Amino acid sequence: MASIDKVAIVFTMAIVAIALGFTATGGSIQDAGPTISTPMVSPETSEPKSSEGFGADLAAEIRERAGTVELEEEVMMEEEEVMMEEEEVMMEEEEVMMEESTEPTTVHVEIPVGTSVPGCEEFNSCFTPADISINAGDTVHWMNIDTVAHTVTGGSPADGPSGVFDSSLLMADAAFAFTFDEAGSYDYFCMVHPWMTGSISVN
Ligand SMILES: [Cu+2]
Repeated sequence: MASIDKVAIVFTMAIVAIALGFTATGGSIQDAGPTISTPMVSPETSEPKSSEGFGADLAAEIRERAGTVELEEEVMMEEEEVMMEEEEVMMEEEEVMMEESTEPTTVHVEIPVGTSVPGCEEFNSCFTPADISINAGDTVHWMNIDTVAHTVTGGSPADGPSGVFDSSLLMADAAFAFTFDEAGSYDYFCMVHPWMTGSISVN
């Protein structure tokens, strides 16, 4: 009896378990079935397409982007080449300008403080700079920063004024400019203080 009971209990339990299992699975299939099947069916029919499409779109987009990146790189390379060429042209133009038509420049010379007293000639600093070299067409601009009047006179103390250029009396803080169009060597001096001499070499 005891063994039959046990078998009966086990049997019942098995049936119950199966029944429970069936209801559980069946329930789940029946409950979740429609809800799952609806999203599963439509995604299964549309999702693979869309996922394939999405994948394909993505791949195409990646290829496209890679293509555009390559194109952009090519364009950038070409632009760089053009810029390099433009720079070369500019360099050549600059060289031509340097060689052919050096733009006229102005060279500044100062008449320093204290030059009305001898001594500056020992350092060749009565005009600073005293000896300059310029190109034809350049201008020399003298500024009297001394508190005393001076002159910038072409020529030399020994030979006197050359007549090429003469500032006449340059008062304190006054300036004088002269453009040298012809090549040559031009000595000059101050008529008030004959120790003050300078020279300009025009190329
Ligand atoms: Cu002087």
